[in-house]
Amino acid sequence: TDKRKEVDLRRSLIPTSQLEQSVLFERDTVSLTERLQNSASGIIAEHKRRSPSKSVINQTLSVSDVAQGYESAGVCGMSVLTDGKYFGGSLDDLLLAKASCNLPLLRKEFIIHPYQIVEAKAYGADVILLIASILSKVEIKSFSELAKSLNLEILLEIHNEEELHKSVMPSLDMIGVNNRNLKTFEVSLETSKHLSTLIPDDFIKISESGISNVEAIKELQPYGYQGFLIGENFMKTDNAGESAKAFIK
Ligand code: IGP
Repeated sequence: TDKRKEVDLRRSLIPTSQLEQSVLFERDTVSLTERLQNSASGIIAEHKRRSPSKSVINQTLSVSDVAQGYESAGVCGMSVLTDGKYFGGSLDDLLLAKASCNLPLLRKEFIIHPYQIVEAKAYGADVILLIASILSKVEIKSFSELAKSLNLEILLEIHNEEELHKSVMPSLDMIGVNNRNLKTFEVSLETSKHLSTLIPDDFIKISESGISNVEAIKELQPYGYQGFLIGENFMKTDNAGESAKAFIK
């Protein structure tokens, strides 16, 4: 795949040993799970320029303005898309977010190789995303254990029951239910409601995608959700931070 080729080229350009010597690689990470546990709103706000379902969302807001806006709004964490092909993001976006705020940062990426986890740490991430639909059980285990050893937290993303059953293991911190069906791009909060009862209590539950108002959060909280990953709704405005503020008590 393209992603595999991209990762191979990155590895040839900057070897793992070099990433491990970088300034940000040796640092104390910030815990997203702790913030979510101590927050009434639980917002994880995303920087997202475009998406396969929506094409352009926002090409003008700078990452640093968005990061500062989200931080002053009082969100729990920030998600930064680093995939270029589908989302127009980059690792530089992650680095710029790190330079601009003190929020826990999630590297939003299609992680298929351990190198990307070392990269996440070196470019400022505190949390990585692992997507159950593109990984085997063995990969989820080894990737999450590597992340743990680097003091990164792990958000595991699922869409259905099979993916949940394949993935449940102690090395995960958070389980995110994606309300967007990646084949049809249709969004339904029912996905979060349905899967909530099946997720063991040891994991923080996150509801992802298609959350467009505070009522949706109120609706999901009784199902045990403590985190809400929101991108488009904030990014489609001309002040993402102000838009996020309206979601926070
Ligand atoms: C945010 P939304 O509908 O608020 O913009 O969604 C986030 O959940 C979405 O960007 C996302 C995503 C992903 C993107 C969830 N899982 C995996 C890329 C890869």
